[in-house]
Amino acid sequence: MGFFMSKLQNLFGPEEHKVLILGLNNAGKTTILYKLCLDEVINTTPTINCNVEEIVLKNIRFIMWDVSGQESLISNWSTYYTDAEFVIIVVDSSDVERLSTITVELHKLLSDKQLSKVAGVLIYANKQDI
Ligand SMILES: Nc1nc2c(ncn2[C@@H]2O[C@H](COP(=O)(O)OP(=O)(O)O)[C@@H](O)[C@H]2O)c(=O)[nH]1
Ligand SMILES: [Mg+2]
Repeated sequence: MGFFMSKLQNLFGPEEHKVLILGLNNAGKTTILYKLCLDEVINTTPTINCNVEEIVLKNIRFIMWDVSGQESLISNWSTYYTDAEFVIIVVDSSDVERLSTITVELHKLLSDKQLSKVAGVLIYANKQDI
């Protein structure tokens, strides 16, 4: 296990890693961020710009950027892409009407050259309970 952890640290290094949490408004991004940070489900209010929090896992520092998904602000997502290493796309699985909207945004995002450094993209189908 120790060997595995040292390999993981070698892979990521001691520096910080930028993670973007993107998705339409109300998808559950902020809820996920604070569940990860505080291990608590908090009552959220709509995110106006972004929430930034640091999460340290096994001495690896992840800077989590929870970016607003309000329709008028989606065009601003690309301003956050610089130096991002991971992207988590949160989809509200119960919001069938807007699945096509997030699909279009996902295609734009994946073809953006600024994200060529990104090591991983996770598409998280949230709200499975409903
Ligand atoms: N049923 C259900 N509701 C959720 C889940 N995750 C978040 N929510 C609710 O969805 C609403 C929007 O969540 P929020 O995190 O503010 O979404 P954001 O706009 O993407 O940041 C809030 O009322 C949350 O309590 C989930 O997994 N299931
Ligand atoms: Mg939010």
